[in-house]
Amino acid sequence: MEQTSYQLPELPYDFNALEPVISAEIMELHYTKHHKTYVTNLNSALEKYHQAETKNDVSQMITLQAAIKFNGGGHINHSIFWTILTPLSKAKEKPDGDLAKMIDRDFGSFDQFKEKLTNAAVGVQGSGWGWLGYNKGQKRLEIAACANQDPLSAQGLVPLLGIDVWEHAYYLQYKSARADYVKNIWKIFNWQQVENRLSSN
Ligand code: MN3
Repeated sequence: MEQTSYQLPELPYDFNALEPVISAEIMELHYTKHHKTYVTNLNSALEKYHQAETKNDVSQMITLQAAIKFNGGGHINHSIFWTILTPLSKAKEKPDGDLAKMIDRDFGSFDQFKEKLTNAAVGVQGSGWGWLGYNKGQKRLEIAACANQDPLSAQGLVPLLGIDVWEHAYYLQYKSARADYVKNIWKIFNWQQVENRLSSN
């Protein structure tokens, strides 16, 4: 049986569209090298997993789980990340509608939410992500940090908005100033997409 393989999704804008917040050089490398490698390695790990399954080789299946988690998480996270960013000229400063109301209810205010997510993202030790997630059971918004490429779903939350704080996401432009990168990325969030992700859950 032919396996379905994952594909690099289309980038919804040009590599230079997020300048000056994120340089074209970073975007091109991030998308065509990093994200593409997660997709390639995910497909390879899944193919090996499929073979191990056919042979009932459970120890091999367990060995492959780390690669599936890392590369599958990388693919999931970046596929979301591209869509929740938008060129500066189109970006709104804040969300409105139901998302804005939930942010006020669950964090007190937009500014308190912004501070909490900023701190979570800047505070990730090593590589990882800061997220705004939706807790479906409690119908609440939550802030979370994830190490490496661990997907937010592993914490029981629906991912709404993620900030990639791997060095590959900012180092060429911001050097070691992760806090400056995180401060600037708030200018280019696509709040309509975040709201769509919330309303579809
Ligand atoms: Mn990345």
